Amino acid sequence: MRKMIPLLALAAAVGVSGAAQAQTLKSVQDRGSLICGVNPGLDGFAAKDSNGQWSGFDVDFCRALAAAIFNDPSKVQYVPLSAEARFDALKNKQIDVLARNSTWTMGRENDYGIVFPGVTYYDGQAFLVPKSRNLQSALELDGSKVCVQPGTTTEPNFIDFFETNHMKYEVVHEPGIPEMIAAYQGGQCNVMTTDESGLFAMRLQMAKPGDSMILPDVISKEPLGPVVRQDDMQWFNIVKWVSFAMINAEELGVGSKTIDDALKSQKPAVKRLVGTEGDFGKPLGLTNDWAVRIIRAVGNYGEAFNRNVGVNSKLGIPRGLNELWDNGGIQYAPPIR
Ligand SMILES: N[C@@H](CCC(=O)N[C@@H](CS)C(=O)NCC(=O)O)C(=O)O
Repeated sequence: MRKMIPLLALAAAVGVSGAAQAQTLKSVQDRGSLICGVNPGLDGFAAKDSNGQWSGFDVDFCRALAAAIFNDPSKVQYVPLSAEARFDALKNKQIDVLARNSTWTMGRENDYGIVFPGVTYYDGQAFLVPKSRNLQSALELDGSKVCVQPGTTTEPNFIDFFETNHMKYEVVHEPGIPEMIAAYQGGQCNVMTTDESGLFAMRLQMAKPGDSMILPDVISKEPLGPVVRQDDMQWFNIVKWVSFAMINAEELGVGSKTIDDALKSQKPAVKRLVGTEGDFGKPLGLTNDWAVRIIRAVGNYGEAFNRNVGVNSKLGIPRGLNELWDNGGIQYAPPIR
């Protein structure tokens, strides 16, 4: 018998952890809120105002998930995470999902046992320079002092770019956005590099935004999206289909202002989206009106994009690659059917 105890203990431990692993939805429901890892402060993506209210494109993704689960977009606890801390926080289960302008790479999935269920924003890396440098192209950056944040894809990308083009550089590491802006404005570096969306956001925070320009070259692919652990297919599918539902809603012309009409629609694809036909939410552990809840609370993909980073926001970023596939872009969601 004594020999059995360790084996039984091992089996019990494996059984318990096996069950616990596939339980993200249940633990979110039991807790009564979703724990979402976000950027500590990046205008357009995630930022907290003086009343403690979070807003932004990534924040809206957390709200959409909470709406699908609780029919209440406010049931989210936001955990601000630095670039370096974010994937460990997900791996170590401090958060249920990461929505923090994070680039999908193979190495990140391999190294942390995480998975990107989709791309919510197709971005690319660019360079911001003082207009006084009179540069036209990133190929003229030889000898620059480059401000960059560790723990990002940004640093290896720019080093690849400089080395491939036989240009010299000096790296100036800064731990976050305020430090990066201070170093750039203080002249410790004479170029700043990150995702183009981040450069738009950071330029707005500068004392004289008009004194800087973003060079036209885009040197990398930065497919940004939410991230979950690899241990829970149900949760992966929920996050994936929340993202796809918002894109499909835009494609079908269903938005926060037209959702009541959509509920009366006779169009088969709209009926499946809003749950008046078919059984699409329940197999995920949600209700069949899961997408209605998202669209009512947060809107479709285009609404979230325009409100936070696009034409209706202070960032004013063009839709570009993030246009829908049938409108010249590459945002494309598999059908709900
Ligand atoms: N998409 C890139 C860059 C993400 C990133 O962390 N960018 C910086 C510069 S825009 C940032 O958001 N910093 C905010 C902070 O850590 O305070 C990645 O996933 O590595």
